Amino acid sequence: MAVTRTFSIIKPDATRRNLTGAITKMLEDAGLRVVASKRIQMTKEQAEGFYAVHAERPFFNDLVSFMISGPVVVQVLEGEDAVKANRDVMGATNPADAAEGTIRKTFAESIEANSAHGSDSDENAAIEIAYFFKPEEIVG
Ligand code: YYY
Ligand code: MG
Repeated sequence: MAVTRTFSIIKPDATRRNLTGAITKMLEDAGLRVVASKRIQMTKEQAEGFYAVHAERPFFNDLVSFMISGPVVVQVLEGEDAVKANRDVMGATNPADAAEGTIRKTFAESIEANSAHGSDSDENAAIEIAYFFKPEEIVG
């Protein structure tokens, strides 16, 4: 294993409930380090581009509307096998299926309003990081 990076979003349902710190603490406690972070209001075009892989799925329009319904916090996380470490602490997509102690089990409101995003591969992590951050915004 090696130290790698992944991309995380603290979603609008979580920022609305002032959970940025609580979720970041869970990420840090899972061995991840925040090496870049910013709070943004995503545009519709940004959200559509970010989730383009899901464009044909029935939930796509609702997902985009949800992701622009309030501010999000986008982060770059660094640690041992960061993609897996992040997805393990995030938990299953549907909070009903998420393990105890995970971010989604603890905080998610529904499968849509599920509090956190995490990249699913090193390749997608690199693409997603570059979608939101300039290299000089990341300080390891
Ligand atoms: O990677 P992850 O976020 O766990 O799930 P994806 O299958 O990539 O779906 C992205 C996003 O879409 C999910 O976090 C919530 C939403 N979504 C939904 O609203 N309804 C579904 N049936 C599946 C996914
Ligand atoms: Mg995904």
